[in-house]
Amino acid sequence: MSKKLLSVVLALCLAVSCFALGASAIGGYAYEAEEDVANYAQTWALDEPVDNGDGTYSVNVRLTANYKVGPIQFKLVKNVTAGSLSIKSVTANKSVIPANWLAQVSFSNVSNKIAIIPMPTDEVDGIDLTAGKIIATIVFNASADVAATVAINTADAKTETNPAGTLIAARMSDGNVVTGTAICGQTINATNTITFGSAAQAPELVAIDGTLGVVDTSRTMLDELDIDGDGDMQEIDGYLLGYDPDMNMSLEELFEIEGDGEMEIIVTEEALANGLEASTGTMVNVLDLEGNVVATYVAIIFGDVNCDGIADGYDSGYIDEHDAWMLGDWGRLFSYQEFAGDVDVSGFCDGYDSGYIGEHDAWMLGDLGRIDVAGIIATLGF
Ligand SMILES: [Ca+2]
Ligand SMILES: [Ca+2]
Repeated sequence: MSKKLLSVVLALCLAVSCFALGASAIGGYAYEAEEDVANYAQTWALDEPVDNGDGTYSVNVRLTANYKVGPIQFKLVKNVTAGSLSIKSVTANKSVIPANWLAQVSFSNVSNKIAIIPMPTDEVDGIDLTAGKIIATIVFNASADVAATVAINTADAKTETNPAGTLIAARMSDGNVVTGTAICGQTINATNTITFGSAAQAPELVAIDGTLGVVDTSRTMLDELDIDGDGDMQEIDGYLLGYDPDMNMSLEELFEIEGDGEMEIIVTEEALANGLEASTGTMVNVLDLEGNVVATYVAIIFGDVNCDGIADGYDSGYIDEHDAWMLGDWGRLFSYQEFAGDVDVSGFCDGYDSGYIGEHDAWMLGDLGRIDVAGIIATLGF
């Protein structure tokens, strides 16, 4: 390191540390008298980020003060929820901060602190910010998937009771940054929060292209069922069609979440007992990033009316009892089971369906020998 460079670095370190300690190298240093705080106000604001198209964003920092300003320091509150965001550079606005300030600008990506410290050799004026001006521009490096908010921390002003405070727009007692006293502790007005990247996208359940999956939103009620116990029939956002036990292992082969969230699949006990991951009556919830349920669907497996994931003689038996009003407490199947059992798409679940499911169980139904899931979906008009 050259002697000249070393002396500059030492001078800067000295100036910043002295300022931090309150024994300023640019004159005196004091706190606003409590009764005067309201008379001297400063307002901070950040402009919306401008995408520079090269992986960086520029953000202007605005400051309004009804007094002449000396040393400036502020801390950013960064909340990064996706990707990365870091300060690349900070440039003092030369049209506002005069050249004879010899301003030293420093920043830290650890503390997120930014300081603009005058280092004049002769007497110079504080900055007139009564009309409000852009004092600096921050350039951020951002990843393509960034999602973040940034604000100036106005809750941590440097005052007599908070001498370690990070927010300073010092008032110069005589307007001169060399001969005056830098006074901190003025009233600070609320700042704004700016957003980088897109906000979280509401999650949505969709069928995966190229599969038989169908999200049928024409059926939104499970008649006779009060699953959540609120006294009303269970409302749902639709049925999920297309699962074929001969073809699929799980509902995730047919459906996915678009947006920011995830699927919660609640498999029936009957299906779990068979080691299966889906059955008629399997509930599929869509969760947002906070885990809130934003939509609920129920899976339909054609031919499986007793919700164990298989279409076999048990289902035929259920349908026969249903047809004879002899099934369970109601004498009937629930609406979604009846829909799953109507394999000939006649609009009724009856002895014909029972017979078809029996043939399916014996590999003797139609051309395929099996329930034709694609054919049913086509007949339903999807
Ligand atoms: Ca079954
Ligand atoms: Ca039928």
